[in-house]
Amino acid sequence: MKFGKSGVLGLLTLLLLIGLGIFFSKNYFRLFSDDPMIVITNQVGDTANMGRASPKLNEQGMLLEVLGSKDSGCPPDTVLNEQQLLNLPQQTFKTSHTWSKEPQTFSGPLLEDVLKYVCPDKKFIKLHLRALDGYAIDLNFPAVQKYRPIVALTVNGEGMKIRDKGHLWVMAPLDDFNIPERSLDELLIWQLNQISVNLTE
Ligand SMILES: Nc1nc2c(c(=O)[nH]1)N[C@H]1C(S)=C(S)[C@@H](COP(=O)(O)O)O[C@H]1N2
Ligand SMILES: [Mo]
Repeated sequence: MKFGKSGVLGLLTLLLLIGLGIFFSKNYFRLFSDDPMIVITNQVGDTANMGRASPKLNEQGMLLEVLGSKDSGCPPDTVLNEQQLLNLPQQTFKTSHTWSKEPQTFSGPLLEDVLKYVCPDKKFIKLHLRALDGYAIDLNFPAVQKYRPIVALTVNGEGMKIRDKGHLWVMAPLDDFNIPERSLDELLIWQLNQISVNLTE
């Protein structure tokens, strides 16, 4: 069989394209396939499995409830106000993200620091984050350490109303990571109001 120069070139191009395809699809799915660090457990509108709304959160300035399971190293029920969140070391970063054309600057404490503050005796591994609209995810602690999400209190220096995805919006310095666009979006909960902390199973 004769195999001309252009045949060889065509074959090489085909191999290159297949290789690239495999490389990109692998990269895309790696985040969630090996070890699902982030799992959506409740879509907006699902009423099953809704966390109980804490009456304490209605009090002035009370923004975030942290529920500790038995032996998690966290008290059963802690309610944090804005000042307590502002008293923790503040992180500020500018990043592009899905919900804005221009990069924006986010400020707030690291989620990890919030957990350390509430649970000095840290033994937790599994987190369950929940928002006012019912959206919820399970999050493994390694994802928190890897992507360094903050509990943002301000965007471009301004506090957020509930209608602007406030009062608390989980945001990560996305531009620091070489990851596919939107691949961490499910971590970026807005209207965050409750964190449940569980000991590893
Ligand atoms: N409070 C809240 N945060 C949320 C969500 C939500 O429905 N409610 N959806 C999450 C998911 S799964 C993704 S992909 C993006 C979706 O944002 P979009 O609905 O604006 O596309 O936000 C994340 N944060
Ligand atoms: Mo999503």
